[in-house]
Amino acid sequence: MAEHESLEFGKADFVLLDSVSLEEFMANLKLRFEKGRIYTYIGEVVVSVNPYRAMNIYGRDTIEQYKGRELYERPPHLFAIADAAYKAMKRRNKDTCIVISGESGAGKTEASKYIMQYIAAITNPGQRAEVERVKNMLLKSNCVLEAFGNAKTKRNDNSSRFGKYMDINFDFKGDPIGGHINNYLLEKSRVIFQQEGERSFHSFYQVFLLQNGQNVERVLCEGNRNVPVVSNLIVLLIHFVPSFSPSQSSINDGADFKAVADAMKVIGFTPDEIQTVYKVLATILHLGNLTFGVDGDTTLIENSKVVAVIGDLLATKEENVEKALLYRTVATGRDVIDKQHTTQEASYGRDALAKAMYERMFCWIVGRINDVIEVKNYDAKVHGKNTVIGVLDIYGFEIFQNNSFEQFCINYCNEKLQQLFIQLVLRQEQEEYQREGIPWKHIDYFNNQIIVDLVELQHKGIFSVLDEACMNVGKVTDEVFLQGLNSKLAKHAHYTSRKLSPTDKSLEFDRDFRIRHYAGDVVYSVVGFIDKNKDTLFQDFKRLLYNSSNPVLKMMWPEGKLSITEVTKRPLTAATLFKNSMIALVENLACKEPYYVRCIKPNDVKSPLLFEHERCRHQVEYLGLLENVRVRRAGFANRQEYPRFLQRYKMISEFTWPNHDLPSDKEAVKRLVQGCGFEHDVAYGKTKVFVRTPRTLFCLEEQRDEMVGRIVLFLQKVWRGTI
Ligand code: AOV
Ligand code: MG
Repeated sequence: MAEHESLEFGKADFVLLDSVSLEEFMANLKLRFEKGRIYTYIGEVVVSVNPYRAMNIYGRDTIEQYKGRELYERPPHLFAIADAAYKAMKRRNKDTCIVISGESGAGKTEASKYIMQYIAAITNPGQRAEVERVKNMLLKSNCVLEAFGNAKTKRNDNSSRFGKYMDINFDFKGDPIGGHINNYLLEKSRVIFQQEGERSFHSFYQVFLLQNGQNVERVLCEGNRNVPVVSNLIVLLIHFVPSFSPSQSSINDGADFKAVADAMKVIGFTPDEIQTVYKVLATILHLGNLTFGVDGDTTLIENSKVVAVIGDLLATKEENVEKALLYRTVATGRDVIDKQHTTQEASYGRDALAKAMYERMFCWIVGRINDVIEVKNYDAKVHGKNTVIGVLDIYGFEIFQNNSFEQFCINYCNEKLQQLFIQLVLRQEQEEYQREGIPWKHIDYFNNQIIVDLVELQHKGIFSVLDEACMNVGKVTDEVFLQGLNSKLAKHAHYTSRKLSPTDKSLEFDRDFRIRHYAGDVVYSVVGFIDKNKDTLFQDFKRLLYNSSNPVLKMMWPEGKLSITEVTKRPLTAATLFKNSMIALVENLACKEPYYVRCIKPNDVKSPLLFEHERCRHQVEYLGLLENVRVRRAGFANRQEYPRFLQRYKMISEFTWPNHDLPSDKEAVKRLVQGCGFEHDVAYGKTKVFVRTPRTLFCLEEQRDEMVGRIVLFLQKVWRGTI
């Protein structure tokens, strides 16, 4: 990197700090943020600070500047890391992954999109039609998934409410030939409830709540006259989206609606499929308007007109909908009977149905996108192995006023990723030094494995205690779960509760427990944990949806095929499913060569100007960035393969310029380094030269700049004929 970068805009790599202290780190981070330099390296890790304003650094010309270059040759950028991952994959045939982490609103999703744009832009120079198609699909899929999986929260107007891991597959030429998306636990409770100041998923507003329901008529009625007009939907919204506020300056639902509809078409959703998606959304909103009452011993639906509309939307009979909402078919021995719900059970069932329909539709959308983008017609025997770059964009660590099961899962997921960072960043260094035959010294860091264990350990972890509580015969309540936690975890340093710490002011209610996460303390309310973990959806609903005469809807609910006597197996709990998916995710990432983007949120008011020192310091600390710098510095700040090093610096030594006659590039590098007097600061690995201090690299860069200047001058003179 050029010297001017370091003087005016702070140090482009934290490894270059004069001393590694929190103060110096923060001063550099702040200076760079204020100068509009939002990216800074720690070696090969990119630290990014959310600028909260449009930056003119993602255009075609910038892409060209990063294409094929080494990290340190250009100012720090996401493009450089994307290029590094791409090069590693292409040159060494290695699967790589880019893991983007940071708390909610720190800029992960935006970063993941820029990375994908970069990869799309630099590949397929031959303009192959199929590759162009795949690239287009990959980019378009973001728009659709964000519409259905993102929502406004208190922390972020476009907060990811699901985890996303996308593999992009490349052929032997390095062109993308397909991809695959894994989605993780959608926060489906948002469908029926949002905290104050938050919204439901964007999709609802895009489709229904726009311009007094204009879109409703359009999307549901166009070309399908049988569907009843539902423009009184907004007036009726009682339960699910009560705090509807149409004007959100940062969100343009109207424009997004068009973009999503276009993207769905381009991806290849059929008109029937798109209509079904809209109908599912409409059904959910209508479910929100359903209320139950009693007449003597009978539970009934108070507003039965809504049931008729739902019946139409779901392409099934009104009486079937009514029955599924009010009764539950149970098998007792050989008999099958219809058991009437109480109003409470009926409301529970209605909410569960709304949540399940949305979640199922979301997973189905992901599945449809996967059908389209998956690698086709690739024969590894003919074309060689196809390699992968994975991009992980997950929901960030979050603390709300009221934290429930969803926040618990999200924060556990972030613990897992932090653990992976710790392991891989250290392991990577260690392995590199070992591989290259260079001694390495251990650096201490906070290991959050203890918190990961607190959550996921068999028999002792919180998920196990929760599952046990759910299995209880008889009393299954959130309180029983909390008692279980208190008795098993009373002595755990990272767990406490109101019962265990009665004088602790942060634990306001009996239902509260607190986890000391790597990123801070979070108080969770135990209310709802049991229900959300059991995630029960009455079989009757599954059968109702499976028996729809809408084939698309039917396809979403294959298990509805089973009759009541065939369904016996207890499904896995939400916690167990999530834990398993996280363990699988981490295993998958761990076997790839990782690249990291660590996102920092500069303030809580979305300001482009404010660098809140305390907020940032806290993030720098819990992300372990200082330790990262230390590890990097204790070793070598820079390493380069011999040919690359020579190519860059050969002009500064008479032994290597313009070409060397030494037996190997390694020998030539040794000679060059000796000549410059840097022997003491350099180690020679098997394939790479390691430079310990950045200063040496600076000197080399300076000498190079000078030589390049001289050469240019010389050439100009030759050209003008003055020599
Ligand atoms: P997140 O993904 O990390 O939060 P986002 O990527 O959605 O955060 O970023 C939040 C908002 O910050 C965006 O909507 C933009 O307004 C702004 N922003 C982020 N990065 C940039 C950038 N590079 N340039 C300009 N603006 C940016 V969450 O999904 O809530 O964990 O769960
Ligand atoms: Mg996000």
